[in-house]
Amino acid sequence: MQPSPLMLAMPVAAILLMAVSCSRSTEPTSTAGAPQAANDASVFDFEHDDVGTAPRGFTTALTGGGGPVRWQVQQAEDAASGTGRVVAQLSDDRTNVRYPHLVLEDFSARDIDLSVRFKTVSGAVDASGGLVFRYQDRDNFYVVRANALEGNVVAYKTEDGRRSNLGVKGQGDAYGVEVDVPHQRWNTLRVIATKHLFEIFLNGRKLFEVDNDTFAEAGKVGLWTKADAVTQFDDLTVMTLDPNEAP
Ligand SMILES: [Ca+2]
Repeated sequence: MQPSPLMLAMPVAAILLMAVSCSRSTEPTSTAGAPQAANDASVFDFEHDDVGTAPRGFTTALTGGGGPVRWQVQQAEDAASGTGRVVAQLSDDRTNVRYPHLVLEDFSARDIDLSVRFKTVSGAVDASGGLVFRYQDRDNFYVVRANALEGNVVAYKTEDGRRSNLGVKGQGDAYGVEVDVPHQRWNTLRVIATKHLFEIFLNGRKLFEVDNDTFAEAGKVGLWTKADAVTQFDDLTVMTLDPNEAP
């Protein structure tokens, strides 16, 4: 009896699975300044960036007032992954209308699947971590953020420098979703933006959707904090969902 193509394929599949398992247990293979490629995603783990400086390939910026932002790579004792380097926003300026952000250069997309691990370290006015997308400039972008003090995840637009709540699809101008955001613990925030629809997740659970068309063009992506929030971030994962140009 001839073996079926399926039977022949199974050992190959098993070998491939073993190879994948082994490769995951090895040290990170990314080279300095280059993101790891995983499927079509780019993962920024900051393992090869210099401690005490802003990570290569990113630009720091500020919406609102207060002193300068301080985004720096740190050696963390309990980093989410890798050998322990993370990027943190370290300024604890308590100015309330103050939104430091860190923007990925040389990237532009309209539709994205964007996620990051974050840990709120300290902050009396605010203790949050956020993801920026369709970023046009420091005064015009979308942001989704999780706040450990308030215990909620909220989506906003910043338009002409003014931040406003985007509400929740099906619930009008609801102020995001109330959810436990464990302080001083690693959490994962994710947003999938497709045209005017945004899906928002915390720690693997979908929380809500947003329907908004203010910024319909491609833009940059990045990280975000507010006021005196000192927050660490790791494993920023960026995947464009933009369709290829039609021939
Ligand atoms: Ca890392």
